[in-house]
Amino acid sequence: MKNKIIIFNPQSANSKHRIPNSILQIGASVHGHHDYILVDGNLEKDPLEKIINLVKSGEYGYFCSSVMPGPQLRQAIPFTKKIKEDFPEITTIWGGYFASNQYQVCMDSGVVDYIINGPGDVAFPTLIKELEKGNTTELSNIKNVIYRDATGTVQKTAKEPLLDQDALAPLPYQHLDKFYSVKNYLAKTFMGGTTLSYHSSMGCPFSCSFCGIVPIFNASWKGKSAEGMYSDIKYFKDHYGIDAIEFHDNNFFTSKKRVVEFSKLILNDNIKFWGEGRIDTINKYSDEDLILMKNAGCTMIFLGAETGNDEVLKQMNKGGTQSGQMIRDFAARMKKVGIIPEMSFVLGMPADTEEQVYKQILWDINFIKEIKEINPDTEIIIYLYSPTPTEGSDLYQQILDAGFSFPSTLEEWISPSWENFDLRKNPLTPWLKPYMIDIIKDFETVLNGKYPTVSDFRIKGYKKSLLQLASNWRYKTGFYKLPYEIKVLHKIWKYRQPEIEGFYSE
Ligand code: B12
Ligand code: SF4
Repeated sequence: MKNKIIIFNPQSANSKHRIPNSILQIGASVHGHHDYILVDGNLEKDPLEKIINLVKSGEYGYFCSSVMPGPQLRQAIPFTKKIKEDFPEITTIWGGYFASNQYQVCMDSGVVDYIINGPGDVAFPTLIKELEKGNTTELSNIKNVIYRDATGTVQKTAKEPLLDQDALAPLPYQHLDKFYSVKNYLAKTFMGGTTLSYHSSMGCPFSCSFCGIVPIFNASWKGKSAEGMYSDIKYFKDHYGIDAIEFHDNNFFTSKKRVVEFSKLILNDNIKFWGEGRIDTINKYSDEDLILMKNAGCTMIFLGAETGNDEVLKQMNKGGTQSGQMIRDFAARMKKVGIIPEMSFVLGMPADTEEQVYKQILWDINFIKEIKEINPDTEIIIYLYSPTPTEGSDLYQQILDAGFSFPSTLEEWISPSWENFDLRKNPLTPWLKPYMIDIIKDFETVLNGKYPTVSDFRIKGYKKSLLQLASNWRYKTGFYKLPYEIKVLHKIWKYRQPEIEGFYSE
């Protein structure tokens, strides 16, 4: 029977690979109902050869790939193209953030047959069921699907409200272990020797105008219960001895009740953890809650500070609830509690004039320095603003008016400049001039010299002192231009940037 399923995770990083939760959750949705194989591009020497051999066996009918923007496109696009060209009878299905947000270019490519738009827990098994019945075009009743109807028109079905996360099928870790040892995914990080990557909630209740998840979740969020999370984590502690967790949720700290309950449960397990949250949300936690979290192992929190300018925060739809003053106060609170705030800033937002764009960049650089003075442990991540198509938002209209447009073919998405766009390193936005990018990058180099990230535990002792010595005068005087001496040291010691590589290190 030609109905087995290949579920593929394209390569996303060069080393220290995380457990591939996206394909694992899709596997869970068909587990026990369909035969499926998980292929992880991060761990295969030649994943295409492996996939082609599977297809040639004649047992497989579906090639399904998770697709995030950025490096995953390098395998997802050519592999899917090759499969479609050589084996046109194989049905190709994409899911994940890139496929959902850029669905038109994917469907226009002619190599992607169906897209799961957002969560696939119900949509994916239901789509497979319909396709198995031979129904390929009357799919309007399945939520979260993008397909071509009988006339060839691309159709996007209604969105499914987020599901009760405790009611989802358990992740098939043992099935994954048949192909790749789960142990190998539990890497060493700055928090511990055996770190689990765990995803405990879907979505986010906010709608920041620059964020790629907004069109997918429309400001909704649902989390697993504290008990549900704890029982999964306990399994990993008992079976694999984990001592740290990276929570991969978009917004782990959304529910204070859940975080407090979870902190109480994990209090005596000696497990450190890291997660992403919002300053305005966590600022509502009491000191007692924060101390409980710290004692329970909360080591660092990734926070979208974005900018200290209240007007720009409003433009990002983050105004009103977050302000520059709140960011300052929060950095001070975290210092008292002993949790490291890891604040990301988005520089290079559009403005009415070139001068305004530049002025705002300089202003934010000084704001970042102020935050470092308040709490020197604050980790700073700098992104260049890369638009995501939240169609209908004022900001989206503003970027279109300024002459920005997305690639119209999949091939273009894998060109080097668009790859850098995905990494938020080169936004290709017409309002950001090269001299502005230079000052942001030079400042970032000087900042990373003066304050090397704690997530890179190779940079310590004399290396750290030398880097700081080389960077001090530039940092103090604001002369950031061409900091080659710092770049050389970074290169020699292979300085890692958490914003690109995630938080695993050697
Ligand atoms: C882990 C992770 C990574 C890992 C790699 C993951 C991997 N697969 O190997 C690393 C650290 C390498 C990474 C890198 C990047 N990431 Co990333 N990453 C995540 C993160 C935190 C978790 C993904 C995850 O496991 N989710 C859990 C699963 C269960 O949820 P899911 O992926 O949404 O899957 C569901 C559906 O999407 C769908 N689905 C997903 N895949 C598939 C496949 C098929 C076949 C089907 C049918 C359905 C389907 O069904 C699933 C179950 O319901 C997400 C944020 C998040 N919370 O999702 C960001 C996220 C996906 N990353 C993002 C980005 C932008 C990046 C980068 C490109 C840029 C950057 N600077 O961060 C870099 C690329 C750099 C690189 N070297 O690749 C963005 C994408 C936003 C957008 N604009 O589209 C996200 C949403 C973070 C954010 N809020 O900005 N990332
Ligand atoms: S709070 Fe974070 S995850 Fe949520 S919409 Fe804003 S940027 Fe995106």
